[in-house]
Amino acid sequence: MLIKIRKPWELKDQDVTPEHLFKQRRKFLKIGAAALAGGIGGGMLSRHAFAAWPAAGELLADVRKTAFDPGEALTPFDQVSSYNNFYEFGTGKDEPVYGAKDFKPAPWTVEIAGACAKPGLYDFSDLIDPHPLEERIYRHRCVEAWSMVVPWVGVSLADVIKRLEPTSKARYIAFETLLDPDRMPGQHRNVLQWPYVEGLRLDEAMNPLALLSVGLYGRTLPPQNGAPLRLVVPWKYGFKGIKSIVKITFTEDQPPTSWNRSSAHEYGFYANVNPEVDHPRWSQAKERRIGEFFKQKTLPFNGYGSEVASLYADMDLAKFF
Ligand SMILES: Nc1nc2c(c(=O)[nH]1)N[C@H]1C(S)=C(S)[C@@H](COP(=O)(O)O)O[C@H]1N2
Ligand SMILES: [Mo]
Repeated sequence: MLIKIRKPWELKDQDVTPEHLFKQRRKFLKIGAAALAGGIGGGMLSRHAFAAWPAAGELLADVRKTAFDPGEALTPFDQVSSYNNFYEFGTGKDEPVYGAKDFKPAPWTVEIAGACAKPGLYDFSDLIDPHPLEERIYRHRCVEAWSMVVPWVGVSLADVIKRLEPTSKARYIAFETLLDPDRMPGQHRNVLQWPYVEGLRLDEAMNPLALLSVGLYGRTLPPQNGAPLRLVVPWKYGFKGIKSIVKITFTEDQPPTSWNRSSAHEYGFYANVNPEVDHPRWSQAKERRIGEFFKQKTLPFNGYGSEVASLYADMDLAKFF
């Protein structure tokens, strides 16, 4: 049993698990053996799939409020769900909302692989089970110098990682988006190498701020925002927040990441929000909050320095950008 040290942003009642609530949220259905034949590795957490996970954009039950909240005006739902980067559905910000309209994120499995004790093929809802769904309001800063404030719903990535029991060899965690050009037509174009991939150092992934998100504004994720499961790392540029995840691998070596592969001098592995390190083609000192007219100053680590700066204590952040 791990002893939980309460962080200042956590609510007092956060350790109280309303077990009956999230049990009742999940109604299970047995997956036919055939559906997963050959796919089941060593340690599926359960052989049940969540039958009643609401469709994309529908209300989620039993979402717990948390004290993760910068206290800034929320970016309206309409903006969060219609101004998107999701190259699998087109490179324009206005394209994913239309391009992903008919994308069905169900059924959805996530393969767990690499240096851990519990590899296997998991229904995505098993992967986040039994952790309570939390609402966390985070600043969301794109590398292109726009930003939003988003009320995400999700589970702590650290909690999920602990249950998968990474071995001592695991130093990084790698994520992959679905590869399916029939369902993600943007993958017919070579604007990026597909599938989209991302990664974190394991200690970054274990930071309490890292979130595996399944929703926003109290509802399941709209497809254009990365349904049914995406990463949110609020102290990093938005491109680290890989969408529609189908595979998670624990690795010994630093994994490749899509934007770094595409243009290494512009996009580093770390991608920490840093107003002092400019992008080669533009300044990162300021950002435009979507919906606002005047630009505002960008904060180091997007304002989360007190929680994460220690992860990079001995590093030259101009070199490891
Ligand atoms: N698979 C995938 N994930 C992705 C992207 C993408 O093109 N494909 N774009 C990234 C970028 S650049 C940003 S800023 C965020 C945008 O997330 P949002 O549309 O929910 O605001 O998603 C990130 N995750
Ligand atoms: Mo971005």
